[in-house]
Amino acid sequence: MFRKILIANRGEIAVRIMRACQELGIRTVAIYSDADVQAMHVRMADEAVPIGAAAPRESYLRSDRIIAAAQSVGAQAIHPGFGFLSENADFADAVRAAGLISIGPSSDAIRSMGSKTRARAIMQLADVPIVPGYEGGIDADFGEAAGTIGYPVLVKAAAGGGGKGMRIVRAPKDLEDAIDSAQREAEKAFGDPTIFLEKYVEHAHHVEFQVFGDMHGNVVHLFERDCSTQRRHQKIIEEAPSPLLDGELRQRMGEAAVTAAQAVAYHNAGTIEFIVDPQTLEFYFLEMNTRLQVEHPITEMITGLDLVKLQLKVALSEPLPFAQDQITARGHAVECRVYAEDATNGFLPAVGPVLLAKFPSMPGVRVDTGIETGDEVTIHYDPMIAKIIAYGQDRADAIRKMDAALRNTIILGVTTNVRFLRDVLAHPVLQRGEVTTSFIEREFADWQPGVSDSADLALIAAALADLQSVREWPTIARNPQTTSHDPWQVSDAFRTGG
Ligand code: MV4
Repeated sequence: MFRKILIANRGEIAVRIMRACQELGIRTVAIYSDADVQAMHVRMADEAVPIGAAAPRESYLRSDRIIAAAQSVGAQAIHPGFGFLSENADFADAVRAAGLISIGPSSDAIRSMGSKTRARAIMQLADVPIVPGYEGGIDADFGEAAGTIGYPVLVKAAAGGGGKGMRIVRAPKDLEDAIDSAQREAEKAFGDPTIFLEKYVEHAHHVEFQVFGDMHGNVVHLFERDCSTQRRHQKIIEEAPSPLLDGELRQRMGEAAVTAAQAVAYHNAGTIEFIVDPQTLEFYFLEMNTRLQVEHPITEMITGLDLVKLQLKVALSEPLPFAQDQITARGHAVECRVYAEDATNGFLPAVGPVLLAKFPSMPGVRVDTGIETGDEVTIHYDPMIAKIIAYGQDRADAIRKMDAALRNTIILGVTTNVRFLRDVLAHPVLQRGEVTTSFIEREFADWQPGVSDSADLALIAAALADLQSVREWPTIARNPQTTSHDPWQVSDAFRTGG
């Protein structure tokens, strides 16, 4: 195994990777920006190297400094996590050129899948079903192509992914404007204005297969995740397995996912995204993500595997320790992403100090987080506070446990989406396993948090009791404005009396 690796990331995924390293006896090296001097991932690492200012361009995206940091401490490998440089082919090349191991796929695979049009061409050659579409080229006639495909169509950016630069077009008269604005957005975001068309598969399930390859040509899939519960292309609830698939469809899609990965000689962890029409049960390849994903824990829960440990193994050229028929899935797992955001303010990130972070501790519940009480949510990075993962013997059991876990999640200081998550989880469409890509927009368009009920009040009381341990509290208690008729006096007396 490795002796020492550098984790080129921050927050919960850096913490998650370090936990796997600790179990394997690998020394960990954190990198950190000026905003993260006190961050949890830094406190957890064996060593930590400062790499620059808070803005990602000045720190977590500085491949030169990150590689220099790894060399300065004698790390053998770099794990990129997700986001930041994780799908940057030039970074993977630079890491390997520096004589280090990059814990991830080949730069060729990253490049091929980074171009959504190239990915489509590769999948078509490999007989993996793709959505009817049109790539254009010289003498392109998008209007004619859209008519042939049939409306509604989607305009997508070739360099895009994750919904960036996407436009839904429902009528021919709107096509030209949509193409123009998509091209402008793509040029601005990716420096490449190339767009293509696809038939828009509406009210569908977003189902993705976890794949894993080693450097000896072996590729397996680790079953699927249903990620249809998204808001503005931000996933909020994911589950495994997908409630839409039966055994036969799962087998066919799994085989297509393995074929897709083999088409680019894939090694390490990857995900094949499909869109599935619940009416016809036809499925189509959308894109491949060439990294470990945020939602990987639900796959870990149903397979009993540790995907980070597997990543380290195959990065060392070891063969996958199992064949496809040795991998089994059991039970059901759900993940909720807890974000610091304010639903009453357009779901904008809510930043500031976290006065209290109290996470559930119960059987079958896992919490992946990178923050603790006293830490800060800043404007510089993703406002995700934690991932709550619940595992049950079946879907209903997992959902019940998730609601209990959310009821025991108390975040004070920043507004969160916990109440929103609970309402989404309780919705009959979700309870029935019938969530499609249009669910959140249709059912929660003008959602507002309900009035506090007695359970909320009990939580607030419990949280106030916990606040005793927060450093700021004595200042509040000594505030001269806290007079005897102030309701805070009650807690004050309780405190001084204790
Ligand atoms: C699609 C699609 C339907 N038809 N492509 C969104 C993110 C990116 N990974 C691909 N995405 C989609 N591509 C075709 N041809 C549906 C999605 C999609 C989606 C679309 C609208 C609202 C929510 C969505 C959630 C997941 C996927």
